[in-house]
Amino acid sequence: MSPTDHPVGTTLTRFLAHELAQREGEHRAIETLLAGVARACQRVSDLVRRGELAGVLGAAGSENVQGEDQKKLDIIANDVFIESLEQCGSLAAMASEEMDAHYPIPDAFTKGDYLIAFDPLDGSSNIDVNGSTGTIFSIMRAPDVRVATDQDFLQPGRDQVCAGYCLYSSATMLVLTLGNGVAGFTLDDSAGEFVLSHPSMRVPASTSEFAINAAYQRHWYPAVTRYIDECVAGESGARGRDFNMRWAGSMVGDVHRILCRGGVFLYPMDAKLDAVGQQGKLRLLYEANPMGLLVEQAGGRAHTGTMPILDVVPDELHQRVPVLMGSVEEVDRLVDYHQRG
Ligand code: AHM
Ligand code: MG
Repeated sequence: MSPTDHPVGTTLTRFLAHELAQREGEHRAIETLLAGVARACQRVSDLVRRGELAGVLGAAGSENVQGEDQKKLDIIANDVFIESLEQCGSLAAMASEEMDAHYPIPDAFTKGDYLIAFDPLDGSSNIDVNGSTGTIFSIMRAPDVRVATDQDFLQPGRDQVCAGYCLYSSATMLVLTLGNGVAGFTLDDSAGEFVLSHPSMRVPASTSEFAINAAYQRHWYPAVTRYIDECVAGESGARGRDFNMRWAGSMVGDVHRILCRGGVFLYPMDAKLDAVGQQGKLRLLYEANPMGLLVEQAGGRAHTGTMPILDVVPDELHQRVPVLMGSVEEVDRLVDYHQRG
C-alpha cells in the first residue's frame, strides 16, 4: 500500500494503522511514536496560534549549544516534545537542536528501539512576526536500547526509518514519509485531528523558482554565484527563461512550497561560514536529513554540492552541512557547477 491508496480525509491514526500493519514487529512502536509526535505538534500549533496571548513570544535570554539566541518558544516547544514522547515506550533517547547532548529516556519509563532527532521550532526568527515556522523530526533505529549515547545518532540519513515536519502557517500541516512516498495531513481544529489532504506530494523535475538568502551574495562561492546570476538574468540570459525568488526564512516553509509546486532551496557553503569553521548553517541530523529524505521520496534531489545529503556519515550530533535541495534538474545543474569548481 502507498499513500496514494488512501482517500483524502483519512485520519492520520487510520492512515498509520493501515500503512504500518504490513511491517513486521516494528509497526506498533512507530505508530505510537508518530501519534506522540502528532500530539506534540498539535500542542505547539496551539501555542503558535495563540502567540502573545499564550505569553510565548520573545527571547528566552539564553543560548543553545551552537551559540544561537534561544526564543521562549524554542524552549517551550522542546519541553512539549520531551513531555509528549518520553513515556511513549518506543524511544531509547531523543536529540534536539535545543539540547547540548542526547536525552536518554529515564529509567522510570519503558524504553524502545528507536531514536528521534528534532528541531522543535524551526525558523525561530519568524516567531515574533507571525511568520511561518515548523517542527522537523527524524526517526532512526537505536543500536542499543539499554544505554543510549550521542554516538548512536550518528547514522547516515539513508538509514532513517521515517521523517517529517509540521508546518505552522495559515494551516497547520504534518508532512510525513515512511519510506514509500510523501503524504501531507492538515490539522482539522474542529475534530482535533490531522487528516490526509495531500496523498502524494511530488517535486516536479523542472522549476523556475529558487530560494536563497541573497544578503549573503558577497560571500558566495563561484558555483552559487554563477547559478543565481543565470537565474536572475532571466529570458535574455543563459537559461533563456525568467525565474522567481521566494525566501520564507523558515526551511520548513520553503521546503513545503517546493513539495507543493517545485523549486530549489539553497543554504550553501560560503566564505563567511568557512571563515568561522562552519560546514554550512543547517544541521544534518534534524534539518538536512529529514528534509532530504522527504524531498528524495517526493522525486527531488538533496545534495551538499559534494555528495548526496543522505550519504553523509555524521561525526557529531550538531554537525552542519551545506544544503541544495528540490527539483532534480536544478540541483543537478548546481552540482555540476560545484564540480567544475
Ligand atoms: P533555526 O532552526 O535556528 O530557526 O535556524 C534554521 C533556519 C532555517 O529555517 C532557515 O532556512 C534559515 O535558518 C535562515 O537562516 P538565515 O537567517 O541565515 O537566512
Ligand atoms: Mg532549524
